[in-house]
Amino acid sequence: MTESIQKRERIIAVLEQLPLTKEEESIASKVLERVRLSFEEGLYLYEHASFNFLSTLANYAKEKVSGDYVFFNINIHIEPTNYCVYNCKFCSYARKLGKGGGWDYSLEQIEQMASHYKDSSITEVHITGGVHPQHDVYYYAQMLRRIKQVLPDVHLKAFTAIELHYMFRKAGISVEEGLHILKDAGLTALPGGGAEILDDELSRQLHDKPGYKVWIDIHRKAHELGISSNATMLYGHIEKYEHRLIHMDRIRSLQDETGGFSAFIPLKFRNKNNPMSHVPEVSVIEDMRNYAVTRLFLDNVPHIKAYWVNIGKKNAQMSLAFGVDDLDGTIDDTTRIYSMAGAEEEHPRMTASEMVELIRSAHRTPVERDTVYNIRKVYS
Ligand code: V47
Ligand code: SF4
Repeated sequence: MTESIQKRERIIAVLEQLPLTKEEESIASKVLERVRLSFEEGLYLYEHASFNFLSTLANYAKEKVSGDYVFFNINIHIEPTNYCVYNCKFCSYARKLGKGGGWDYSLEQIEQMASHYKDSSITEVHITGGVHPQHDVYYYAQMLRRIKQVLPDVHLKAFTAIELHYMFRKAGISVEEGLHILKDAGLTALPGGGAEILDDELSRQLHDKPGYKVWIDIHRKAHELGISSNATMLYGHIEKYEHRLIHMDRIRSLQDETGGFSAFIPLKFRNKNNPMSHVPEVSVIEDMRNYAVTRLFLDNVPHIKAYWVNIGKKNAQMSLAFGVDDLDGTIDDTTRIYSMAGAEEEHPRMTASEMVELIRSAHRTPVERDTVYNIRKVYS
């Protein structure tokens, strides 16, 4: 019997032990037959499916893609500035230029930060920050070049579609020209941020950034130019399940066209120190259910990432039973976005050994990867 038939039989045996509704039965057969779930089925999963059912099925779907591997990388973040022209109500991080309380590191300072990791084993620098009113794409291309000068072998996963949109417009050039400039300067991949919920009506209540088509078009163009990307989803605030599904449906459709998304990253809304602090955070149970639904609904995105800095180490570990196969990176205390929003880790940092231990104690095989999911080391 092949391994995949064994897995199928095992899951059927487990599902047979559960008291399934007829809708759950039908969804389970679709997943087993690799038939895509509809919007209504996604909604059913969110609203009615049992916790056991979600965990079992999402785990099956995860193992189909990545077996018992769980990926992580050795990385740092650089957050060049927190001055920002936009006003996202969920943001605890941005400040207005001229009002103080923020930072805007010079290119020299950024090069120094990178130099600090010259002899380390990092393989990725993740760069995102506020949308600074004065910096254009040429400035950011210099930034990438200076980092590459000191860290020639790292991947640069840099700039959300929202930052890119602004820096290209400021320079008066097209998305294609802008991406070419950054790719020539060393850009490998785009982070998934700025997507929030890709629904313009809901977005108007959350932020004043460009509409969802801008985000989609920039990711489409990046994929066409061979730049892979991620997609995030900011959930657990004022959205309804329907909005999460509209968002994922848009990601799923673009992925059908391009195949350029590596990972989908649900980001839990954290409510400290921002204009939406009155909105309560959702429960950990809701977080786990959400990971499972994203794994089942996004049948064409290979990796579902639990960004541990966003939900904490313990919850990230638990998500490995709900379809997650990636925990992001070691970070080395280089990001402020989530500590400023009240997340568990005030100084987010994990050594590679800690990451390996966390994954092993969830009975999974830790795998160090690079930004584009080349395997660097399997800790078997
Ligand atoms: O788009 C801001 C989110 C994102 C809050 O691609 C918040 O590997 C929760 O892009 N509560 C930026 N979330 C982060 C980002 C990212 C992070 C990790 C991995 C990757 C990747 C990308 O942070 C923003 C926004 O959705 N965010 N404030 C908050 N209070
Ligand atoms: Fe600016 Fe990003 Fe904060 Fe929005 S989430 S205000 S774009 S830094």
